[in-house]
Amino acid sequence: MPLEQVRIVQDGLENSMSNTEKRKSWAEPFKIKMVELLRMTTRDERVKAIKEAGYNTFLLKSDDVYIDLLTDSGTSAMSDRQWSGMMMGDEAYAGSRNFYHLEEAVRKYYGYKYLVPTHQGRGAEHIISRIMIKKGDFIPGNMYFTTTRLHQELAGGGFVDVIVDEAHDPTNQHTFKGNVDISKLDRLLEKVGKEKIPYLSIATAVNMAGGQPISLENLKKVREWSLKHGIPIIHDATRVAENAYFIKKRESGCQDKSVAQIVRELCDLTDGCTMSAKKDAMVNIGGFLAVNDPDLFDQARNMVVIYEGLHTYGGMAGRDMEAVAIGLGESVDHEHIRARVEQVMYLGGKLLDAGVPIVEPIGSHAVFLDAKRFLPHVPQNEFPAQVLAAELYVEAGIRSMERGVVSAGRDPETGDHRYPKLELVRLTIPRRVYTQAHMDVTAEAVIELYENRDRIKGLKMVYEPKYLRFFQARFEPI
Ligand code: P70
Repeated sequence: MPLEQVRIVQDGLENSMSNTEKRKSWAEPFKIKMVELLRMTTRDERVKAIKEAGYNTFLLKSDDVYIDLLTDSGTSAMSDRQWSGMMMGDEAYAGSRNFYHLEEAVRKYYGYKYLVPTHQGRGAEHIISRIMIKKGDFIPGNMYFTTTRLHQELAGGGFVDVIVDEAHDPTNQHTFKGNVDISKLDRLLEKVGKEKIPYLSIATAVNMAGGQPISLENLKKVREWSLKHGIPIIHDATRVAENAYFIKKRESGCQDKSVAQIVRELCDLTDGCTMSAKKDAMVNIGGFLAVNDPDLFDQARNMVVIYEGLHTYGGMAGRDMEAVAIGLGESVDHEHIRARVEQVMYLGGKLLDAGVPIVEPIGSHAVFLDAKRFLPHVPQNEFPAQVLAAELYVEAGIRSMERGVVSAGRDPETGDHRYPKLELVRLTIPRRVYTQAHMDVTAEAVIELYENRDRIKGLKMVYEPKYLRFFQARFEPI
């Protein structure tokens, strides 16, 4: 029996342990078989470490980190089933059995017909951008993502934000801040014409908006628009299961659907996807491009051999593909996704109760501190989110990530900083890795920092790389 069938993907809150017993408390739907020991550091050690890292949390050594909330990408804990799948890796250069298993899983859970494996998400973004975008094209999307937009720009295109205005306001309580504003699509079409719009770039659980979902209702409208104008939709499916959980919880008429069903519905409204399997699918490395159009598939399959690897492995080992195939099934399991998203809610709820300014509603994969309100005395050109992330590390050994002016980069036309409305610090929760107690410690540390926020001062950038500067830029206190 295939491994993912061992655990029946069941759904519905009424079936879960806590609800049948009518208890208020609930626990993670797994037990721990192996642990990774954490290193404790002193404040002096952390002051030295962050200085050496140029006040950039990407440049810290992970050995110097206590609770690592830099990202949920490649940092989740694989299940015993995924690990046993790793032992079933078929490392043949061509035609690995794990490729066929992955293809079957993508068809089953997402419904896309053709699979092109890649080493991770940006590998897929590179390929789809190179194939579909011509110089001078415009690619509308529900907020940019750093790597996605860069690949669109490198292919000669320009990203156009068509997300609802509410998404740019961290205090707005809109329950589907990932939604597209169709009138923005109309305006773009009118301005540039459909020949210049190769596809719509639609993400589920929009990362840069704070992990905010798009509703099924909105995606259906986007689909109508797309069919009417003959412009396809490429879906960034990186966190589609998390988006589906929000739909089940919030969208009317969806309560009785399973997360697995909603994931399929979302994917069925689009023409293909790029996927970083390092998130929802909980693997340490891997990704893919999947499409329904045979011609597009042909071109992608040809391009993957140049940049990634043969079309039946695309930069992954056979064992990696097996872990992705199993992880896709686990990602749509109701108990799993509920525990995952509700753990994020738990941390966010604690911060809200203490009056710490965060993006609301709380997103699916992370709690985003609103650095503009946290540090109103630090102007945006002194990198408030960057300094807040550095200070949280010094305070408590907790590593987070800047998602503000540094991440937004420079405008390729003018060369100026892009000043995004959202200046955020992301506390990203890896899946199945930390307990509620780690969340308690994190909340307490952030609250303490908030109480002492007045003493925090801005930074100046002293080194700036050309591409994706946030990864390697260096700073000094002003
Ligand atoms: C993160 C990671 C990756 C990602 C994503 C969405 C919605 C594509 C990708 C790319 C890692 C990251 C990447 C750039 C800047 C900071 C962090 N997001 N689409 O931490 O996938 O990393 O596999 O190439 O979130 O959010 P990949």
